[in-house]
Amino acid sequence: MGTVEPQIANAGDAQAKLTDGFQLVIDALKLNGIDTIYGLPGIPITDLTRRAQGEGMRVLAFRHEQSAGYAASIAGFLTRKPGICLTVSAPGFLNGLNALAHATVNCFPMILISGSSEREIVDLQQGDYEEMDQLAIAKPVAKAAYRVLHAEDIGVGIARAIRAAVSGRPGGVYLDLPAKLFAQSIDPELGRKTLIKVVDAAPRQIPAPEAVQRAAELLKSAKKPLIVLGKGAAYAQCDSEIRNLIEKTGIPYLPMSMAKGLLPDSHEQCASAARSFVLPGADVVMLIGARLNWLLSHGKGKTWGGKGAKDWGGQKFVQIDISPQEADSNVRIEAPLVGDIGSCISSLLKEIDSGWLKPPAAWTNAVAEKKNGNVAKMAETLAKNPSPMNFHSALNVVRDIVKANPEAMLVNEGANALDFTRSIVDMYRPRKRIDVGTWGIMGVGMGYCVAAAVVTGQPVIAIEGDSAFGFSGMEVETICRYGLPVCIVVMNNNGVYKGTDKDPTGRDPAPTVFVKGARYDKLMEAFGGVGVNATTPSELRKAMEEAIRSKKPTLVNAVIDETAGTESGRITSLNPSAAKKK
Ligand SMILES: Cc1ncc(C[n+]2csc(CCOP(=O)(O)OP(=O)(O)O)c2C)c(N)n1
Ligand SMILES: [Mg+2]
Repeated sequence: MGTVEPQIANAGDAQAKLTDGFQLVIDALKLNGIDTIYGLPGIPITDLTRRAQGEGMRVLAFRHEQSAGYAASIAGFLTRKPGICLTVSAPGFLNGLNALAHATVNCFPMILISGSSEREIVDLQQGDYEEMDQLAIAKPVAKAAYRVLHAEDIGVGIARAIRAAVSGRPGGVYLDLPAKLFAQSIDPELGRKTLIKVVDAAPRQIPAPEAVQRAAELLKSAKKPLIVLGKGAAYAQCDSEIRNLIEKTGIPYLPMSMAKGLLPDSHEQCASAARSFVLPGADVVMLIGARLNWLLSHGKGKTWGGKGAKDWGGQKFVQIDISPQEADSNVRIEAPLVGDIGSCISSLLKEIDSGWLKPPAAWTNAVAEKKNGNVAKMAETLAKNPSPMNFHSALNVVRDIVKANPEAMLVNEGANALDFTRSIVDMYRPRKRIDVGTWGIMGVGMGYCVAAAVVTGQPVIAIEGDSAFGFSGMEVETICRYGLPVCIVVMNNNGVYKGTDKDPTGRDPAPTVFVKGARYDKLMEAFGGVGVNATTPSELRKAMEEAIRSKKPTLVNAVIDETAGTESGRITSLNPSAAKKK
């Protein structure tokens, strides 16, 4: 007996010296400056969440993986570091997959890390706990997808995932970590040597001099130039270069939704209020980090002054984009400028430094005239105080609050609640407006609120349609649990678009209609936050001011006239049945 005990003690010592898969994942993330995980625990990643927290990482646990995923995706957009979403296998993975696809489509760097079941059983389809071939399912919606089977490959797996997420055009990356990997033990010194600190994860990409020259010449030839800023321009974080270019050239510019605030919307060259004048009117358009997708009517058709729905309007395009494949995706691009936006704009600034003439006054005056007319019309509408409150009178309040708190983050989703907020609420700083993005997706709201608060430390204002809010509403508990300074305003018009539809048979509520007079504010009170029911602009103003001052999680149920919205907001034309009705 006496000889056995020391042996056990020695075995224990050796065991204590080993490291494992859990630890290597944490070490690899930390080594690369990743300090936050958005996730939801369960088999096999519960201990990963505990140990990551124990090692000083911020681990934010959500009520649904979709919200954790959206949080990770927008954290990636705001920080240029991959946002990490951590989920369990099959169902948790699938719940996170929507956000992975969203990240890829929106070009946000994100890594979805999911635990998975035993490979041997999954591959023979023998019915394991939460069996699913997750890697195969993730591939079509991810920019890249990897699986790590051995502890000594964790360093490479995480390095590859980081590079794929942030380099070139950013996107969503999937990393599959089977349960068995976490428990694998290896010598800590060996383990440490396998880790990789990624050097220059998103290298600058310098544009070719002849491409810069070509773009500058086309711009110089323009009589009616226009610049369109996309969310790629906001992501690039070269705000002063963009401002220099716009102010030096004197070209009117149009910010896409998440590019609002790159320059203040109150800037004299901002042409947002004259969108339907500048798009068909321009002769040369420079796209900066903006794609000619549906949000810009594919660069053709009536929006651009084309005769028919698919006809070219005659504009010539300069397109600054990091992806060489983007040009010509919809219409001819005369001057593609491929590179990172910062490098492209610096090069362009040098090229146009000498001999640049401001655009003809006939054009800039016409734009200003159109814009001032529309702004005056909007001011009249905003000054009204109808009862019940409508989108305009409520958003007039939000507009003032955002103006008084320009550092606050603005989260926005819905249909009318989205479109009216985008056009009424001016933004004053870069990357403050985060919304439904390329897909016009509902459900990003509360995940975005959590990430925005955590990443920026600033107050967050969320303007939510009542339908939109419902997709992630349970995360108000998450917001209360972490005590985040989030003020949610639910624009409650009793339904999707409007609250007035009827079931023609009289049996059920119409598919677009919710419980009338619902009190979303009570949901916030259930978790210790502040709930306010606001039926007038002054009640709304008071509640929002108090929320910003107190930094307490707050939900204002803003009662909006249920007849005030329009079908699908601004995009009714995309709605087949609505189009037929006309
Ligand atoms: C994931 C997802 N499901 C469904 C839709 C279709 N959709 C577009 S807007 C919207 C909700 C609009 O209602 P609400 O948020 O209340 O905004 P309102 O127009 O009433 O202000 C829905 C369901 C979507 N965009 N995304
Ligand atoms: Mg609604």
